[in-house]
Formats: sequence, C-alpha cells, structure tokens
Amino acid sequence: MSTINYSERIPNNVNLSDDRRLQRALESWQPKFLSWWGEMGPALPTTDVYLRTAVSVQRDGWAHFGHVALPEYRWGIFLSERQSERTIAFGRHKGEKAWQQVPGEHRADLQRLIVIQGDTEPASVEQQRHLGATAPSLYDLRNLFQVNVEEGRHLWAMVYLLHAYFGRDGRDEAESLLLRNSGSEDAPRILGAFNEPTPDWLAFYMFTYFTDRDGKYQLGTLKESAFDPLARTCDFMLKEEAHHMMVGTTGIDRVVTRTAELMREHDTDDIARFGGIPLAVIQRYLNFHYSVSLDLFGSETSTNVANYFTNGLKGRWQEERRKDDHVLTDGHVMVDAVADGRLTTVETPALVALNQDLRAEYTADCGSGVTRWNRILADHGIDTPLTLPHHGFNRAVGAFAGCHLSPAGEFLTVEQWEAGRHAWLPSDADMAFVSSLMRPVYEPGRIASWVAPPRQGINGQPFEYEYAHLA
Ligand code: BYC
Ligand code: FE
Ligand code: FE
Repeated sequence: MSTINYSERIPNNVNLSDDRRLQRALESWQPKFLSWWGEMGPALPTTDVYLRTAVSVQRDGWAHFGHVALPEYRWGIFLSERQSERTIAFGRHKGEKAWQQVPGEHRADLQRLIVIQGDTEPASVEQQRHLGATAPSLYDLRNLFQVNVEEGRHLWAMVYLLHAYFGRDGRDEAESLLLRNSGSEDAPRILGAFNEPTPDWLAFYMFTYFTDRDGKYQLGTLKESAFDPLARTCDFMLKEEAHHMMVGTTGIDRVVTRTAELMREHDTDDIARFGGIPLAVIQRYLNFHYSVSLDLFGSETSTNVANYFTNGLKGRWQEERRKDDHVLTDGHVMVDAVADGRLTTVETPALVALNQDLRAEYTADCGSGVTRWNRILADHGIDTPLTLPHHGFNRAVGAFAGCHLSPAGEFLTVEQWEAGRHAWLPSDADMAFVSSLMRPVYEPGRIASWVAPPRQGINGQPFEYEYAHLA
C-alpha cells in the first residue's frame, strides 16, 4: 500500500488496476489533463528539470529526485495509508467509524468541497504560467516547476475522488476543472484569489507564502473529514504543501535580505535605482496578498461551515488537539461584525463561527513569517518593520466587504480610501517597476540583483547545481 506502483499508466497506490471501469475513466481524463498542461502549464520550454517525485507515502524517504522532462512527470494518485479503525473525531457522527463511501445525504456537499479544492490547484498553475520566462536563478526556476507539477498532482487527487465516488456528476465536474480558467471572463475559477494575476516573482513568493498557506489550513480541515478517502488524500497533499510554504517563506526572506543589504550599502530607503525592491513596495505586495487570501476563508459567520462540521465533512485545524466536546452545539463565541461604520463583535453560536476560527489560526501562522523578516531587517540595523495589515483591510468577502479600512484598521470614507490606496496596495507604478527587474538569470550559480541567493540548495545540492536545462 505504501509503495507506489509506477508500472501503470497512472501511478497510484489505490490498486487502480483492480477497478477496470475507474481505470479506463481516469485514463480517458489523462490526455485531457496533458493537453491542458500543454496549453496552460509552464510556458518556458525546458529539456529537463530536477524534480522530486513521490515514491512512497511513508514518512521517511517518500520522494525521489532526478531530472525529468516536464510533460513526462509521473502525476499520480497517492493517498496516505489507511488506519484500520479510524473513527470520526467531531460533529454528530463523532466516535462512529470513518466512511469509506459517500453517504447519500452528504453527497452534494462533499462534491462541492472537493470541486472547490480541485479548482484552486490548476488555477495556480495557470496564474504562474509565464513566470518561467523571468526566474531570478535556476534554483528558483526549479522550485516554480516543482510547485506547478505538485499542484497538477493535487488536481489529480481531487479528480480521483470525483471519478471514484461521485459517478456521472463527478466525471462531469472533473472535465469542468479543466475548462474553467484563471481570470477568464466567461468561465473563471471559483474563488477570488485564483483569478488574480501572479505577474512577477515577488507576487509568486507572496502567493506561495499567503495563498498556498490558505491551502495548508483548508487541507488541514479536510484531512479531518469523516469521508476517509478525502482525509487520506489531503493528508498526503499536506506533505507536498510544506515545500510550497518553504518557497514562499524563504523567497520573501531573500528579497528582504537583499533589500536590507542595499539599504545599508547605500544608506537610503530609495534602493530602486540600485536594482532592489524598496521595503514600501514589499509591504504593499504583502498587504495585497494577505487580504485576498483572507477572503478565501469565507464569511465570519456561515451556515455552510456549521453544516460541514456538524455532518463530519470538514473539521477544525488540529481537531484532535482541541480541548472541548468536538460537537460545539452549546458553545458561543464572539465574531467580528461591522455596525454603524464601526468594528464590533457579536456573540454567535460557535458552529457558525468556524470560518473565523480557521482564519485566526491562519493569521497567527502568517505572523511568524513577518517576525522572521523583521529579524532580518533588525540584523541589518533597519527598524522599519513589515506588518500584517488589519484583517478588515481590502476585503471583498465577509463582515468587512464593502467597508474601507486602512491597514491600521481605521474606518475610512471613500475619499480617504481613494487617497490612501496607492500607499497601501501595489500601484501600477510599483508593478511596472518590479516587472522591470524581472530578467531571467539562467547561468548556474548566478542570481538576479533584487534577491539574495538561498542558504541551501535542493536535496543537498549546492546553489550552483544545474537545476534545469533549457530547451
Ligand atoms: N471567492 O458561507 P460562506 C489551495 C462564496 S487554497 C468567491 O461564507 P463557506 C491552494 C461561498 O462559496 C484552499 N466566492 O462560505 C492554494 C459561498 O457560495 P454559495 C482551497 C467565495 O462556504 C494555492 C458564499 O460565498 N480549498 O488549496 O463557509 C495554490 C457564501 O460564503 C469566496 C478550499 O477552499 C471567495 N474568496 O466558505 C493551490 C476548501 N469565499 O454557497 C491551491 C473548500 C466564499 O453562496 N472550500 N465564497 O454559492 C470551503 O471549505 C468553503 O467553500 C470556503 C467558503 C472556505 C471557500
Ligand atoms: Fe495544492
Ligand atoms: Fe500548494
């Protein structure tokens, strides 16, 4: 079970060959995936890239590294191992055995959650399609493609569930996942952040820090699901997700490091003319990516999430470590609300407040990055810190939608907002400037002017390693 069968057309550890119908259905989806990858995946032609491929779902030694041609990457279906007596940890089915099939009454909701999750994965590949043209180093280029192939595999993870457990509707939804496109007018991706462009590498690092981190938290709740195949799929996806977090965290580390070095060297904040990204621009990118990622948590109060939890479909972050009854029918909590143009809190049943609960976990985690970046700044003697904006800033979903808050959390008039937004969100000039720095650096061991080299290479290889060969 833990070893992945690579001799089949679709690598898997779910005994796909025992179910010929399912195998045939997925084999007929496979060429559609490959043609989507060809059209919407990485645009830069390469001969091969140094990538990891999952070879086992065991904790240690699960990945193999080697140079592969991107279209020949072995995307497959890998679920964490089944625990024989897994029970449901929360909701009204708490204590019952986890489900190996989809109960009829939860079919629509489960399918919807899987479709939303599945939609984000190819969306991010589409958003990042052109970044290969301007990578700051071969190391970064390789990381981009690693993230892309794994997001492609996460699409496979959801498509497997749709095909295996949701019949005809599931197969139709699997097709549709390849037909919606990020930013499309007619058929956009489902969630807001996945229709925003990722035009440059600062945006890419911010996206992998803030938006992939939403993925980490949402997968963390789905890994608790009573529907065991979903739980096991998400558990394994989280293992891959750790690398995406690393790309974001260390990517921003390296930009901040370079910015701080240039500020010291030239004794000025105005480092644009020395080929660095000014701290104020980094802060504006951070404000944007954090705020659109907060929208991915849905509304502060949501009957959807209450039902998902009560029915066992979606748990809380680290459900089993929570010290309460895991049913929450009696609890009340305070949630954010806006009344008379002011921020207040109102008491709400705990069940409907679970989106805010998850968002709070996420925010705390985001703060750890800010702390590390500020340490880098402090080490260079710079005492202007980066900060997370207030969670009501620039929001389009939930209690703060339609309000105008400053990054400090003050409520503003429309005029004040319009006057301030260029100081708070990336302006066209910021984007044009960052874009002007984006020139590819593809000689092994060399790096662009605006970012420091990584402290470590991949899989013990040095930074100078030939992580990719261009075609
Ligand atoms: N944009 O009841 P509410 C990842 C909709 S990222 C557009 O508050 P709910 C990845 C909402 O659907 C993780 N629409 O929402 C990262 C609902 O629509 P209906 C992705 C939005 O359901 C990087 C209505 O507004 N996975 O993996 O409690 C790279 C009312 O909302 C948005 C998941 O999200 C939005 N931002 O919570 C690659 C997990 N927000 O019912 C990959 C699955 C809300 O009126 N999804 N709406 O038609 C869910 O758990 C929930 O559906 C949500 C929303 C958390 C998204
Ligand atoms: Fe993913
Ligand atoms: Fe990811």
